[in-house]
Amino acid sequence: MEKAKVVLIPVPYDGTSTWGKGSDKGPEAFLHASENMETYDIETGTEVYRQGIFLADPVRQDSSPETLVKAVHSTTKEYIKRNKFVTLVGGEHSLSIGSIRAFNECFDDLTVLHIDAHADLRESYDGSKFNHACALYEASQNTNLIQVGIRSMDALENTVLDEEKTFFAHDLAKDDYWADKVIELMTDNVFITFDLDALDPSIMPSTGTPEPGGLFWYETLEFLRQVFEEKNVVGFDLVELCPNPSDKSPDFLAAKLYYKMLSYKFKDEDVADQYDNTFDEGYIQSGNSNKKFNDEDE
Ligand SMILES: [Mn+2]
Repeated sequence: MEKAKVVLIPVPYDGTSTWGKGSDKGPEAFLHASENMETYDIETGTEVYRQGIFLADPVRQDSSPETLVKAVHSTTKEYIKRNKFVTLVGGEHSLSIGSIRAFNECFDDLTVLHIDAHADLRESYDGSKFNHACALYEASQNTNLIQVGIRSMDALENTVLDEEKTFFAHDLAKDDYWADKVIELMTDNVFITFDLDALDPSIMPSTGTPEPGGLFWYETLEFLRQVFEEKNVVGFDLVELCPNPSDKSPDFLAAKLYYKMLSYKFKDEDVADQYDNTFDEGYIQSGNSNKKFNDEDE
């Protein structure tokens, strides 16, 4: 814990999913797959595990989605304040309400890069504001939210969705320059919330709500690498792995994707260097958190 630059928080939670159940088993399948992965990253020529990855105790809170969100929020914030690069693996997407809230309280002018098949912009669903279908509503109100890969939503979500900052899957398919356009809209501090169902079900069938027409492996990596190179990625979560016992390749994809993201983050950082996660303690204390993101500030 003292030496590790990265903290991985497993959140085995599946309290509000509506269709395919089982994302509470996601973190375990992810960790199991990661044990079988080779740790040298060919693309960056690095072994990012040497930076130290601390596996935190899982956040387990099943009493209500709201309690889960609060527990994720406080755990995430605790590790940010300890100067770690904080990552979370789920579990269903409602956990991101807590992780995003924590990052938004610790980093100024936060961009939330939301990669997902679903807009998740409902203010409440099934009687709760903490449903997975509402995962990004709060972020839409108080961060610079950019959505990528979207191909499933309710008509009502159009009232919340910002068209300028939404990159639908059918648009990505026709535009060679989408990655540059997404990055142009970002502030410097970026938190990534990655719902695995953003990927095409042909490579990632193990999600609760698979949707056709998703992202593929290399275009996803190329995009992520560019984000990590051009922006200060402050943390990320990887959610909605819903493992299938008879097909482990998606679990392996999730583990590899996680490791690729860390490899991009730390590729130019010496193992011996002190890590500075750039969180702003004064920002927390001044009570500036949760303000509406203001474009005029730029
Ligand atoms: Mn989704």
